[in-house]
Amino acid sequence: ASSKKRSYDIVTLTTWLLKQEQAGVIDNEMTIVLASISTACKQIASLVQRAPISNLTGVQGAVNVQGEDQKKLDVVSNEVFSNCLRSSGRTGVIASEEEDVPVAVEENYSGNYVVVFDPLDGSSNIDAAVSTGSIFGIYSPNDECLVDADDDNGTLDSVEQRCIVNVCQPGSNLLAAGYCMYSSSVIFVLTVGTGVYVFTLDPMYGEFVLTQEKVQIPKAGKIYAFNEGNYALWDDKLKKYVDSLKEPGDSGKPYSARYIGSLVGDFHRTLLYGGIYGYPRDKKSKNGKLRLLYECAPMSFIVEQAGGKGSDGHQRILDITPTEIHQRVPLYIGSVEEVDKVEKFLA
Ligand code: AHM
Ligand code: MG
Repeated sequence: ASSKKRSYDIVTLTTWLLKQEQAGVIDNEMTIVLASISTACKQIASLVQRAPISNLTGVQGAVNVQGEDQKKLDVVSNEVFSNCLRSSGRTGVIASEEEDVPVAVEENYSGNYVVVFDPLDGSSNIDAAVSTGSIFGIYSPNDECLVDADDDNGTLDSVEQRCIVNVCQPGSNLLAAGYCMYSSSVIFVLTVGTGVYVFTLDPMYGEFVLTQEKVQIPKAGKIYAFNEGNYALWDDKLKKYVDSLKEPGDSGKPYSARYIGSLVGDFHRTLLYGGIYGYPRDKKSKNGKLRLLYECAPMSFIVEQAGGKGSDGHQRILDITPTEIHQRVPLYIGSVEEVDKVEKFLA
């Protein structure tokens, strides 16, 4: 059957997933997991939109395992995401940026997918109604993983240890990854390894509708997104790179700076317009800020599926096997030529 889209066709995420299943691209269990993730995202979208009305702005009062203040919406979104995945009955292990350790769930089905997620990334923007997003990645269970998951005291119980081992896989093992951006539109971006598909929530019907398929990131793009407030803490090589972007060059026009401080928003713009997003290591944060499992690996899988590149400045993000679940890595992601350029400066 032809997959060509005609002008009158409306493809929802649900029908798209079922077609992928029919074509053998994903299995039935993956369809269910992805459908449950999209439900979680719709719920979070509604919570984010109504936050100031339902008194969900502000901090929760707790600090997460990584020493960050949790916002009320961080906590609620984490619950929504976990509950949707649990109810799917098709996830074996879930790991969240907001939880200390990965948790085992249902074991009754053959799928038992491993899902990693950041339920509400960029939540420091939330009280000002600026873009935020949810990020996720899906792996197969991997008990042969060679990572030594034992802690120093050897006190990890076997279930917990098995969960950590399952989660500590390199991004190159990802079967699916995506994000949902809560912005002027609610945008769900997904790859199951056959290109990048963009769905837009139609608030009239509560359905995600396919709005872009096989997205390709421009090979180059003159927009850079770095938190330059950290400039003084950066390595000299990186300073030289960013300085070079400000030189007008032959075209007479330097690069434009754009930085939301919300990875999903900054990444989505980079995907569509081209350019580069970077979160470097610096004197204070030796490995940068972003998490390999929940942020860098899923985004790198998506960018590669769109013909772009994700790097830690020296190597491909997807080749890095995590040794800790909350591990951080520097991230340079976007158009191939722009990421190549920063790698040259850092070499
Ligand atoms: P979070 O997971 O605690 O929300 O932090 C991740 C966010 C990213 O969305 C964003 O790109 C980055 O932190 C911004 O950090 P900074 O404020 O240091 O520029
Ligand atoms: Mg985050």
